[in-house]
Amino acid sequence: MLPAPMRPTNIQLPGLGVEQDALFEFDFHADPGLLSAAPLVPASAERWSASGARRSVRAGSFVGQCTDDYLFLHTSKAANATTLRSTSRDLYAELLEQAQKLGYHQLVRIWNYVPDINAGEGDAENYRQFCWGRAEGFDGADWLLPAATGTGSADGNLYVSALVARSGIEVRHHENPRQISAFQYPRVYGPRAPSFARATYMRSGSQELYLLSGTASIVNHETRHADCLAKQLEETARNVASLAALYPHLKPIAVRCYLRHAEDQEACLRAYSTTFPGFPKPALLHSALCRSDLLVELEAVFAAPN
Ligand code: 3EB
Repeated sequence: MLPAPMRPTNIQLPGLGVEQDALFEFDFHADPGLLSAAPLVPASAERWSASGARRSVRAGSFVGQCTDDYLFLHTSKAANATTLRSTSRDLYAELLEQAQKLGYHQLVRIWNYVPDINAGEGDAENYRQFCWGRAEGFDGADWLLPAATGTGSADGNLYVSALVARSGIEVRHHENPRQISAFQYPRVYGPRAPSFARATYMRSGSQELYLLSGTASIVNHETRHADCLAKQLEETARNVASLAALYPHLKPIAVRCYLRHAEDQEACLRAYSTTFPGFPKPALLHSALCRSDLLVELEAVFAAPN
């Protein structure tokens, strides 16, 4: 007998309307266009919903949906070692220009999936080229950096998905006291530092949502426990706890766990159950990570318990 299909996890974006409609959905098993990472265990989809009527939008290289409060844009583009910097720069410049033009001025969450993310030596590494181009895309524009994820893509494409809010939504970005801000990482990590905040909080009336960036075993700016999955997960849990402490009344409702080595999945789930008590079962995704010494990275959504 087939297992019963899992109900998607509903992530409700703060907004004043009552009617909720799906704005976008990450279906880990059927949606390779949004998420270039292979699911390791059956995981329920994330259904991000917002109040108000939803319209489709096409904006330059991006497609997506919007409501009065939110704009979700998505694109993917083939890129390699020689084109990644300029492709990232152009896509980011375009994203910001299009969002601006459509009247959405607050970035709240970005997902980046970078092809062959650890290929290339030193500053030529694909992730560093991506960070360089992304930073150039932000240059001269007046945006606050939001929570983000930056991990490997499973094919030759760079995937960028962005959620942007209208100015009526209250948006606050946060840094982690245990970590140096990614946008201030020292030069050893590349010519331009990664452009993201550690977490983004959103509120409208009494509705709140708190989005944690991809979080890994990094303290200050250094990777800890380079070769130990369990210890990396524990360090990650301390980083998550330190961000969660800013909004102690909010609880985790959705978790994605990006795992470098598929063969670590059982060990990872076992370690997770003790390291993240009270957290929901994670969507476990097989994906390379932005530093070659990282084995695991985790992102989480927190909301008020209902
Ligand atoms: C880190 O803390 C781990 O480049 O967009 C996490 C989240 C990481 C987002 C990004 C990278 C990004 O540096 C890597």
